[in-house]
Amino acid sequence: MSSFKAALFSTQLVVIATLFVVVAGVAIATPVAVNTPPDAPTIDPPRPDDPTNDDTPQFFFRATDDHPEFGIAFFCRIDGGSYSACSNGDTFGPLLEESHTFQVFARDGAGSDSSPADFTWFVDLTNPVASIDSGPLDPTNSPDASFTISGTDNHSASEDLTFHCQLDFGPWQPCLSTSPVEYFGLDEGSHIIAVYATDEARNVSDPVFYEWLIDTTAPVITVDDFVIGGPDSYVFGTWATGSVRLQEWTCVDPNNPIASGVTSSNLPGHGRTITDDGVYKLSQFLKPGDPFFCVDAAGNQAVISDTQSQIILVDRHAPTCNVEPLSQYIPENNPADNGARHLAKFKVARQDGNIDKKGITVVLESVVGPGTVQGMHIGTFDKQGKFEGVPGGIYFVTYRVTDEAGWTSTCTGKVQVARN
Ligand SMILES: [Ca+2]
Ligand SMILES: [Ca+2]
Ligand SMILES: [Ca+2]
Ligand SMILES: [Ca+2]
Repeated sequence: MSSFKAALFSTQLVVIATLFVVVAGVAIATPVAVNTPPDAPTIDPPRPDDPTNDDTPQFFFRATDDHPEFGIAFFCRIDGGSYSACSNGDTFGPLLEESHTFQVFARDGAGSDSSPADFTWFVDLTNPVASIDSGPLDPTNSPDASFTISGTDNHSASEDLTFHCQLDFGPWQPCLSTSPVEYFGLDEGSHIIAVYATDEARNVSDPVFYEWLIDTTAPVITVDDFVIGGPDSYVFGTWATGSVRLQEWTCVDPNNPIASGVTSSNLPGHGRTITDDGVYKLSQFLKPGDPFFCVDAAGNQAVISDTQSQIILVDRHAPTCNVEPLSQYIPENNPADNGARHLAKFKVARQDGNIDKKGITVVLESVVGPGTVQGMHIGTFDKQGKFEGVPGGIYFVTYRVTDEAGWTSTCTGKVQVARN
């Protein structure tokens, strides 16, 4: 104790003794020295979290003394530096990112110092780093997704980090589990999750993202090597060799054509020799045990079923026809009908092997005879002709039939016009 403090201390004791005399009414010859140092201060909450990301912490403290009426002063220091006067509720810092120790002691009015109280904590100003270490395949045909996530930090152990997750830009929520993070029953389409980590000092990481595509729709097979002959059939128009080789079909993924990609076909070995015209289903060109030839990037396989409207019409023969006159003997001057019936009627039968004859068109190509026939229109399908006023004789009526593949042929029927 300095000489100055010692003198002050003596004076204070005299005052105390004098007070005692007045109260007791008894003369005391010798002042009694009654003073003890303050107790070590109590550092009250809220103390800094350990660790904290607050680099300017505030401290609250108090101390008790046997003579608080003479005042209690406090002295504080950080990390073993010089003590300086401080007050309850003072703020210290800014502090560097490291471990710190705060110390405070109390001094009573007589100059007696308490032992110091101290508090040690860590100031962590560095954000953790989050990572998504694994996720679903992209694309995938699974509606469920599982992710493993992790994080690192300068101070907090990995297992002490907490994580928040966000699915498809929805609300941020605590990840239901640290790892794996799982979602079930998601809709088809693009998805994205974001994850951030929080360290024990409440520093948060930048979010990390994982995007993937759920594609549960099978691709569709289209055959490029065939000319479309109808809404549900293909006509092979350039038939040359008598064999079909399905090597130019493509696999198109309608729902996600770009994102998921397409594994196109062009696999050899799926050819098949066809000797007969007819309608074939695409599935007939597959052989048992063949590797499937049309699968999208998510693993969905195109399904060729017999109910699918993917059929191939193979037609390498011209249709045939024959004209069957229903009435060919036309009396020119028949009193019975008063000259009114001068019609020749025809039926044009047509065949195209085992190809459906409904696709065959029929047109009148020519009428050849000793005179010009009225009412027969070249280029249209006239089933009947008006032979009024024509010279008698043999007339040849020729029809042309054309199938959907473009093959064509003609047939001719004979009409005899007689005169009485
Ligand atoms: Ca004291
Ligand atoms: Ca940190
Ligand atoms: Ca698909
Ligand atoms: Ca044909």
